[in-house]
Amino acid sequence: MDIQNEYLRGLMERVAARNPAEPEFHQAVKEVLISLSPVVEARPEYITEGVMDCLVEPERTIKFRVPWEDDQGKIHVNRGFRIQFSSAIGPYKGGLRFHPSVYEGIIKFLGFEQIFKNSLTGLPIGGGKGGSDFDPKGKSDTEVMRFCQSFMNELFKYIGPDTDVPAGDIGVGAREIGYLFGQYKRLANEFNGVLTGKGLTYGGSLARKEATGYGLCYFTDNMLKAAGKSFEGATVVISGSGNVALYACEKATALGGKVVAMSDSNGYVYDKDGIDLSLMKQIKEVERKRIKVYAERRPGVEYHEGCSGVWQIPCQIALPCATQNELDEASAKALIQNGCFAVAEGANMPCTPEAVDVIQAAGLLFAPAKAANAGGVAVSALEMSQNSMRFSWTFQEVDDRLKTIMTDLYHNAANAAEKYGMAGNLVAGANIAGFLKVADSMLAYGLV
Ligand code: NDP
Ligand code: 2IT
Repeated sequence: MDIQNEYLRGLMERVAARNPAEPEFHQAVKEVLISLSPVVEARPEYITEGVMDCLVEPERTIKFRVPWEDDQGKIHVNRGFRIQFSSAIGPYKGGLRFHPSVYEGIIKFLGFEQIFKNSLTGLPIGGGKGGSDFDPKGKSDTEVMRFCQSFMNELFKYIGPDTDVPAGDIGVGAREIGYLFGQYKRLANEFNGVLTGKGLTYGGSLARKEATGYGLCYFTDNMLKAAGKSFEGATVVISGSGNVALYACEKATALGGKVVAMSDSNGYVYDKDGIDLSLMKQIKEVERKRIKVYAERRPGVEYHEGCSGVWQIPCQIALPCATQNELDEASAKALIQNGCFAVAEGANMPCTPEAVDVIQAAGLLFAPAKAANAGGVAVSALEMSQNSMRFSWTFQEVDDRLKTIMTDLYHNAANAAEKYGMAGNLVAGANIAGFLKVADSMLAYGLV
């Protein structure tokens, strides 16, 4: 699909030229500009007042050296990033990713998507993202601690509870947030809500760990029900076995689905009886081992090398929860052929544009990441609220708010799609609904 509006087509060309060799960022911007073409035609002031040009340029990019010492005394130097993309509707907010594939283009695409996602939650949070090409895999706790402390030595200058509030993402979970928060507290001499996803003993919110996966299933449940379908009795395939995947598995099962496969970057397991989640959590959350171990410990489970094969397993509902561009056109065709009726993105941009095109053309239900995985950041914003109040809500209170947020979000996206003549297209609906609040705030500020 191409961008219909001529001005936005030109803008896309400038984005590509000004951000060379950043294909993920180009991909994320193009998808949004396709959706926004009818909007700028109805409201040309978004172009003439500079909103569109400003929106694709981060407010601030911070790039820094992160030296650290391993357990053998050897020095390593990684790169750290924080892209503060938009503070139009609140403090910059978004996760930190530690993965060897991280470079500026990955952080830029994630930060850009975060603007719209955060707006869709209905809560006052801007968009940002950060991370490093550090690989926590195979590192000792003390190595991860030294890395996190060094990372925070630089990052702490640029963040704050009303300025920029990072959280976790790939490779950044409870352990990393603990080390990062401890170092921030020491450097800033303040105890505040500067990070989310904190431990429950030091300001974390109940249900934050579960929020992205649960929220994904709440959103999907709304989408399914509107089409007269449900999780009940459906076979579900989930990619990944990290934070998002584990709690998507938990909630999909609670809603009556049967999750038969999960994966990691090495391979996938097929468990025809349904995933034993407590075993999977033990292996992944506690022991930090590879998914292959799950098949070694549970009789009758198949393990296959290579992660993309997971999409060849017949299912009705597919939940990609690992990483960007993990589900391509061939995988989408396999899902369709095997009778899949819904794909909902738990990861950020997991489906390639070609995959999304064939999924939508075949009439499957499709829930885009910005909307479907917004539950994590939504509960992060609830963690910020609780920190400001110096008060904690119960698990039930947070979970109820999450459910309401995801239901409202579904209806906002569905209504926006309908209003702009694209009924049923939640990609367009989410992009438009997320954009309008940010763009109208930018118009109100004048040129800043
Ligand atoms: P985790 O680090 O907890 O888990 C990531 C999972 O994805 C692991 O199973 C990992 O396998 C797999 N994975 C990572 N990179 C690749 C790759 N290049 N190829 C194949 N598999 C890969 O991260 P999260 O669960 O937190 O994040 C998963 C996705 O969800 C990401 O796209 C993230 O941006 C998104 N997301 C996360 C939110 C959160 O609250 N955590 C909120 C919203 C979105 P392995 O262990 O082998 O690396
Ligand atoms: O992609 C995401 O929305 C996240 N990684 C969560 C961000 C957050 O600030 O909780």
